[in-house]
Amino acid sequence: MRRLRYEWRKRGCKLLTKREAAALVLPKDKKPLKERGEAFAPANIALVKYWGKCDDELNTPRTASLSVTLDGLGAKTVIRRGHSSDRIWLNGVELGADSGFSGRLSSYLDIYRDDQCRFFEVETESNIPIGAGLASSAAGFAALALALDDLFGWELEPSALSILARLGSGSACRSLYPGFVEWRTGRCGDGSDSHSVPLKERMPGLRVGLVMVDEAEKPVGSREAMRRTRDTSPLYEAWPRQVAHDLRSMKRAIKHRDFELLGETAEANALAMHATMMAARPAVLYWLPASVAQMRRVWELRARGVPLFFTMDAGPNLKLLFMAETEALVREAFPELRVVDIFP
Ligand code: 2P0
Repeated sequence: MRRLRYEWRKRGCKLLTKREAAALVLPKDKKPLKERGEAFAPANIALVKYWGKCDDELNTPRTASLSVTLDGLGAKTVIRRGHSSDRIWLNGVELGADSGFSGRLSSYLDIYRDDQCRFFEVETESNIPIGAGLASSAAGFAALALALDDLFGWELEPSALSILARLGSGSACRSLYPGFVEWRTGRCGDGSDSHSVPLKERMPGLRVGLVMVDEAEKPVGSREAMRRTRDTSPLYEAWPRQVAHDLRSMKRAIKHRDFELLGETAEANALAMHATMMAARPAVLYWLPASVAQMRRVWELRARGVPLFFTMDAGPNLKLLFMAETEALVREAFPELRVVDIFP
């Protein structure tokens, strides 16, 4: 790490490109390229959210965030050397070069192009809906960083892989570990210490339930929504303070296995994030009438004594938080629920 800081000082205050930032963690010596690289990475759901960047190029966050990893739900990626252009398949369907997803992937792959490998072929199979606020880009970019590590034979540490994943999509850096994961902001402007770390605590019995309200692509991508919130929302000033407070509560909840505190904090943090983006100009509103109806169902159940909470990301869908003891009750109220056991 000292060497990285030295590199950064040598560069003065120059803003780094993604390629330069990646070079800080990539090995200098090249190994022969393997025939293919392959990896799976899970999705993650933030309990304390990342919303707003310091550096839009490097996806360094304005605040820390804390997530749970969704065991078994995510993306599997196979990557090979390509021939005359990049080719990208998503769930068996080849994407046109003009699709948003392949554009984003190709621009990320620019970081890694060299004489050995000018083009790539990438096949991704995802078992989560794409673009519906279910962290599909997190799993996708984490799987891609791991698959590149396999293809190029880098054998990087998880913290370095977390940095490479972050350069693809901020929240992807949290998908490197199971369980509770914290993404630290870091202090270096080059992002070389902005990566995730696993928390050692566990909360056996913790469940996340996915309530699908709408699977369509979201109208405003989270990248644009974050930028707009940071730059125009008069409420954004309060967001870092709120996150610092919520992170303290969340860590206390995790340490003492206090599920109610975990749920209350996650729900309040998500609502504060959405309130902040609603105040942006123009407003960012991901909620649909059905999202609000589902929130009310959660609140009704809670009023009847069921410890049930929700969180929401950049989309209209809810993620319910509950414990194993109440799973049957929650499934009765939400029959379509897809339930993930966080600590199996
Ligand atoms: C999170 N979200 O902490 C927050 C909460 C959505 C709401 O991170 O621009 O795809 O690639 O860094 O990570 C979604 O945004 O954004 C997200 P980029 P990302 O999970």
